[in-house]
Amino acid sequence: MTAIRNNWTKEEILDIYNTPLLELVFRAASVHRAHNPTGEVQVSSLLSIKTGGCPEDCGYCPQAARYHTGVDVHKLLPLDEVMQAADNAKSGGASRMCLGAAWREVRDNRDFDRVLDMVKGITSKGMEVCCTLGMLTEEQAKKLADAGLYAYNHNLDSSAEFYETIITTRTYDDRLKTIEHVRNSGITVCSGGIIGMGETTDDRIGMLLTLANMPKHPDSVPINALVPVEGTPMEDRPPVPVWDMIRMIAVTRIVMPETVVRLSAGRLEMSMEAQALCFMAGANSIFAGDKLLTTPNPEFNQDMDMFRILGLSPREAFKNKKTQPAKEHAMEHVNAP
Ligand code: SAM
Ligand code: DTB
Ligand code: SF4
Repeated sequence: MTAIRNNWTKEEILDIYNTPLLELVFRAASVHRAHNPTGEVQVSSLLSIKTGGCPEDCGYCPQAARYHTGVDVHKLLPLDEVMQAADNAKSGGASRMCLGAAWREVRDNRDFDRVLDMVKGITSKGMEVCCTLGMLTEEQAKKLADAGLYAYNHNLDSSAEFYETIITTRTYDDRLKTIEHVRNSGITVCSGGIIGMGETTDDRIGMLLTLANMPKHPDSVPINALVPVEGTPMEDRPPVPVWDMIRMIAVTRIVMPETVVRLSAGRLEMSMEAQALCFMAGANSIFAGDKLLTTPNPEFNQDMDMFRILGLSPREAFKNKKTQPAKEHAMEHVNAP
């Protein structure tokens, strides 16, 4: 078994990245098998609880108010609608529900209270809940932890250098600070990025270096292929070669052996064979369901067919935690049915 390291150098990661592809996949598969149960894939369901109208200028994002992308803008969903979506996701086999909001940051208001109720309610159904709500203070992270939140997603997206060329309304340091607040509150960290935005190999390595050298590796690392959306500054970006996705996943697996590596956005453009190579290279999570936040994703049944063909099975909830949060405790605080 390879050691878990937090002292990687840029040169080491670059060397791994430049390994001939099949050699790289073999190495990543070996690390994966030594550290994780094989054939097990964590299935997350994604729900946009507040869509569009975001004040930020993230160059890839269809939800930024300043780009005209035609997304169906809506305010925070009611609690019962979110509970219904969680029931549907659970009966489809998802062990994690990820709630996304097009917010720059969380504000201490009624909307946040409603999100806390969503977290309590879904946790009490025996599902892991992940939120991605933008920047958080340490106090807000603690409130989410008290509500039972399992994970918080906050992506670094790319290297610090490339980040400032795609987003000007916040800094890389802001991102790192929120991640630290999440880690300090005891919520597991989910942080990864996007490839295909025009970044260099060095930028990809820079992002992996930052993630792999954190005091503790993120519990999960989503690797997204850019979904180019009309109206965003990245609408004309050429598709990411699948080989780059496979390579990126393999390197992520090798430098963070026990992290859950999520093959995230971009699967609609990938064949089953390409996805199989990603699983071989250590990907052990996907977003399932026919919609990501605003863009399409493969049909649920199509993914279940893929699982059957490849001999994969969905991972049960709370497998990495000793105990599941007490249902009664989580339910005590839910104010709605
Ligand atoms: N507003 C919050 C934030 O930015 O942290 C949460 C929602 S935001 C949509 C979550 C993540 O989705 C982003 O950090 C980015 O990595 C990813 N994302 C957004 N648009 C994307 C696109 N077109 N293709 C791939 N990933 C995308
Ligand atoms: C992540 O890394 N990818 C998901 C999730 N975290 C929130 C989001 C992908 C969004 C793709 C574009 C869209 O559907 O709007
Ligand atoms: Fe807003 Fe998040 Fe999209 Fe950036 S990525 S525009 S912060 S929703």
